[in-house]
Amino acid sequence: MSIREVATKAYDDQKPGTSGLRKKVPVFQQAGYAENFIQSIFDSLDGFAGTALVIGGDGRFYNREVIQTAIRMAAANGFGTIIVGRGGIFSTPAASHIIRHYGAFGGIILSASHNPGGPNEDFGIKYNISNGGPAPEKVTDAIYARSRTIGRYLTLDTPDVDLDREGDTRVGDATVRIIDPVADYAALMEKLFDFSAIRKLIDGGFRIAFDAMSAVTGPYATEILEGRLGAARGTVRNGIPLPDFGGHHPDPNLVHAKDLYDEMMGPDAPDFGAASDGDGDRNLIIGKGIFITPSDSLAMLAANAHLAPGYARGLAGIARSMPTSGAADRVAEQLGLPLFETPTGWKFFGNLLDAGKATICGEESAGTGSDHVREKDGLWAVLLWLNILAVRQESVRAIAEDHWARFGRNYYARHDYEGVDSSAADALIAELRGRLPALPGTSIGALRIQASDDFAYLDPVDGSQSARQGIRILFEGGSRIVFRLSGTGTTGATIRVYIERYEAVGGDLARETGDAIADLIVAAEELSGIERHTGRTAPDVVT
Ligand code: VG1
Ligand code: CO
Repeated sequence: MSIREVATKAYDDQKPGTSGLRKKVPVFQQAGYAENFIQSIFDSLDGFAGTALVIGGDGRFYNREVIQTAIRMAAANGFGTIIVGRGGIFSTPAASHIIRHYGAFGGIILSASHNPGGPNEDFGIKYNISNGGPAPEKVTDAIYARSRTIGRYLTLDTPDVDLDREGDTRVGDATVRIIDPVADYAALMEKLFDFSAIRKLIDGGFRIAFDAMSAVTGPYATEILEGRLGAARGTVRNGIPLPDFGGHHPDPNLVHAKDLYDEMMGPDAPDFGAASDGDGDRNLIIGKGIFITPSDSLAMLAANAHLAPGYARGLAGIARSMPTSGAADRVAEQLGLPLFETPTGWKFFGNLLDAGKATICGEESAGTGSDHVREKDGLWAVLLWLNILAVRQESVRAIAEDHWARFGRNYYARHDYEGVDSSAADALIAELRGRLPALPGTSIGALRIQASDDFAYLDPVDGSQSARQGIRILFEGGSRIVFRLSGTGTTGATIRVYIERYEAVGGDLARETGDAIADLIVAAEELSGIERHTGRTAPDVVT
């Protein structure tokens, strides 16, 4: 089979963001666009001849086309085995596990995660390294640099592979292996959690509602929750992955999973509600009548993880992204564990997990995970919650209230201003950055600013540095406002404002969040002038 070298012209906009390259589908459909990025990945890697590459995606529009392209290019570039999920499907955490489980060199994950899908919506390509985690910045920087100068890509003239039939086929000199996307992942979950205890809980009448949001988690949740744990049929809603996610935004938050939220707040609510995002790495946790913020969920999972067999030996440490609330810090403090604060994006947890410094990690954006893979994992969080509920035999609300009574409560919300003019957003951040040195010691109303900075991270494992990761305004007493721009959007800019107030044990732990942080919301506007810069008077999404 002769390898075809195709001349191509470089694009200058292929800089990976927080989690890979994300663009509108028509951008990816330009001549050579996906090919250039995939070839830039291969050109940035060394020593992969004859090794295995994992390829899969979240099933969104354009997934199958790019998988066929990636298979031909991987074979032409010299990979020996190409492992693909049946139907082109792998959830992001499952892809991470498959890379690790089969000792692959790396993986290409096709997803734009929580972003909408369809012919005019979003698509994405991400490269994961051999530990199963997202490529670190030095790799993504190299890919971007290569994409700006690339002049050719390698491919083969071979027919499409039948993605729906499990088994091996030859493409050029490579073996393409189509595997069940769920089985290995489900087996891993059975090792970590006490499935028989969870099954007993469910047999006893415990009711679950899981919204897969017509995205990739459907087959995983159906097999595990309904198949292996005996939950009633229909427990998993929207369980068939659709190319356009049924026209919805597959982001498991109170805005986009509103039906589930309303049901959980209703009179005949199930005991436990959960949802996952487009590619299966995020989770939403709602108890009967109570929403658990992702930051709280991280803290509660960390405090109770020892109740699940996979974590019975305790945790080595906890890691959270900087904008995530300090709730996990309180747990680390009381349990005598190290706490790591990283920039936004799962790629920063990889080194800590590999070095055995952290066992559980989390982000305020509904991402939680552990050292079982190198991605956040939506279903894992759901199963850990279920395992804890099965052991403690208490409601989600009781567990949450007990947690706050023990550790205090971090009232927390994130306000997103989406589709903002990029130059206005840049100006807002630049202005805030300029004011940073003068802020400490000044007050806004009754709030006194103790410190302010632009978060910079020094990786304790490899010494790499990442600057400008978000503006932090820290108030006396532990309250905090963080401003940063999203690195996953595809239209204009998204300004994220993260607002947090800590209430210590003995304080009022039962307030409404909006009420508890009202003065900080006013302060955020005063500090940043969102309205002045963008014309916006209210956020588009509050989570
Ligand atoms: C967002 C979240 C971040 C998460 C990232 C990828 O990034 O804030 O915590 O890691 O999405 O999640 P940003 O740069 O838009 O704030 V996923 O589930 O979209 O891969
Ligand atoms: Co995701």
